[in-house]
Amino acid sequence: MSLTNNQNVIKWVDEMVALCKPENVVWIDGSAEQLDALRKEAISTGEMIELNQEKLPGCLYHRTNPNDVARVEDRTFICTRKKEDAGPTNNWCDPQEMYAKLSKLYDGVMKGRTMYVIPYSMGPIGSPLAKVGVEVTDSIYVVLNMNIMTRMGADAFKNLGDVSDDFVRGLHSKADVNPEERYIVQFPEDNTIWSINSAYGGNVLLGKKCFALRIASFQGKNEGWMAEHMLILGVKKPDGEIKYITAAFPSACGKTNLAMLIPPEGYKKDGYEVFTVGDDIAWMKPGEDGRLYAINPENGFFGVAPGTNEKSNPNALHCTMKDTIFTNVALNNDDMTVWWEKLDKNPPVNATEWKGAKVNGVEYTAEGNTLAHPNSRFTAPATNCPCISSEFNNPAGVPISAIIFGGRRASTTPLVYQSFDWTHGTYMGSAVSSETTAAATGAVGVLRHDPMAMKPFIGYNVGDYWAHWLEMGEKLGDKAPKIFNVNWFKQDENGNFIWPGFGDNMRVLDWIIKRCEGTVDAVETAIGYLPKKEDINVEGIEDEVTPEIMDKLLDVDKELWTKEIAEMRRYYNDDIKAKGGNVPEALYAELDKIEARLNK
Ligand code: GTP
Ligand code: SPV
Ligand code: MN
Repeated sequence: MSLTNNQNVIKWVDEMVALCKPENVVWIDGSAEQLDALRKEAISTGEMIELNQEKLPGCLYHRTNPNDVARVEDRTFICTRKKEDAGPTNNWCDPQEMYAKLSKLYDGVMKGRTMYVIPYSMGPIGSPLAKVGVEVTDSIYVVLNMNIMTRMGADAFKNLGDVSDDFVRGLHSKADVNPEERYIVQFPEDNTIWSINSAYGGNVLLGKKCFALRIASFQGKNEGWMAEHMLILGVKKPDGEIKYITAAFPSACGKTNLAMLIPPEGYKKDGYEVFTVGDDIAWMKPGEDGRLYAINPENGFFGVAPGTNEKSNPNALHCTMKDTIFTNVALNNDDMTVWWEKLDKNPPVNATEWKGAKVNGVEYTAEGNTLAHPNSRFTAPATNCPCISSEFNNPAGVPISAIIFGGRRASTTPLVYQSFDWTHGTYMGSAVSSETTAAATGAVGVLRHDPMAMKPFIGYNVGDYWAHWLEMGEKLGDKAPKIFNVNWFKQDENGNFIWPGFGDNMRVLDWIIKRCEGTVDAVETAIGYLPKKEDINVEGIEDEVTPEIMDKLLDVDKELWTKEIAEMRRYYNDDIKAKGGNVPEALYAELDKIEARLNK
């Protein structure tokens, strides 16, 4: 029985049923009984493995096919009627052609299977910034993950009402997880997503990257708001005021970690505290007071497991202690708990590695293998987070004071610098480059352009996306957030990170907040405002961050930056403009200005 009288929903689900021909159709109301039955079913078929319910209550374990462990950018498409509307950063195909091609793959794909119809809200139900989606899928893993990552169930339909057509239609089938026929396809003009032959994270939890970034960025351009690959955090200062900051880093470059930061002792003593609003996606819109407000459209964290430990991110670790789904980490068969690289120094001896082989973890890892896949993940409810913001469910969102861009750069980019203004900040965002990570298939560690950390997620022409950023800046005027760039990943000659990172990133947030308040000076350089060396507080880390290291962290090397600017001009010209992206004149002008300042 359907959970809604909305004929647009019913008609679309009927069409999907006619196409996929499932044995049964189950509407997900989100009730505890229904979810419990699904968990039991998944455990009985082996799709999910129950973990130690004393140590990890409510936690489940899942392994995906080894060919299906990350986003697949080469198989991800934006299908707009006109090719130029998808632009040079996306794969494109004509929508009719793509619908026809994929319809053949979906035809009868759910024979003998159950189709689950998942209503969900991205954003707090009732928020003017929230949007409704419906995902149909043949995967219980997807249902259980969507339950954590979104506000899932009958209430989402209440919010949609009986007549609205404003919902995103998501069709997912794991099919037979064939990588040759894997497609992740967005049809932004139809509010539609079709995903097939994957059962992994960002490819199949359609509310996340497919909707909340690719489709939503397109909606945001048309409706006057922004969908960004950004964490949202609040910093409570000693005077009690909370300043909200968003930060865009590419996948697996530190958003979850920064969002859950625990300040160093000295800061804690002074009364600083950090609260998490979101760790991956921000939807932002000007509020009635003219400032930019952000909500986190998600309801949980799909976080990178490796590297998460009691020291690097105790808050994230705490999130995973109950009601969490672990994907592609290692199993400790002695007590049915989980393990991943850098969790601690004791890999389980009686282990199952992420592909499913029983191994002696100590011997296995000695050969350079990993027990957990580098992109193994936990799916944890936001309510588990010890530092979740009291504003997490605020339908109005939180007012943003600063926007930060960043990436993995071994050299060139200093620890932190500030843009001269919004337009220069937009240039800085367009110039984000970062070394690739295991979050997407393909080579790891290759420097690539990743504008605004949105390269894989902009659902339309990147040139129009930059123009939208500039328009938003005009609309916000002097109430616009200040824009900064950070780099936690600068290396020495031996490839070691020279900044301690993690909790110590508070020291950089401190400078950023003081810049927003106008209480600290800066050095004006060719690339932007840099901190005076003495203004980054190194109390307690003087041994690690010596004055010489600080010099390196804040260095603006003329030669490297001359190269950087030349590369940006090549990128704008050859990769964007020559391939159908309209680089706004204002961004070229910023490039000219930086070049002139460098040559002065
Ligand atoms: P997605 O979920 O893929 O969008 O990733 P993310 O941006 O949330 O990245 P996350 O916080 O999960 O960090 C990814 C990896 O970067 C982990 O292995 C972290 O340990 C590492 N990392 C995070 N912050 C820092 C830092 O400040 N310094 C260093 N050196 N590594 C960091
Ligand atoms: C990312 O890759 O940026 C993620 C994980 O946050 S996924 O949901 O797979 O996209
Ligand atoms: Mn992400």
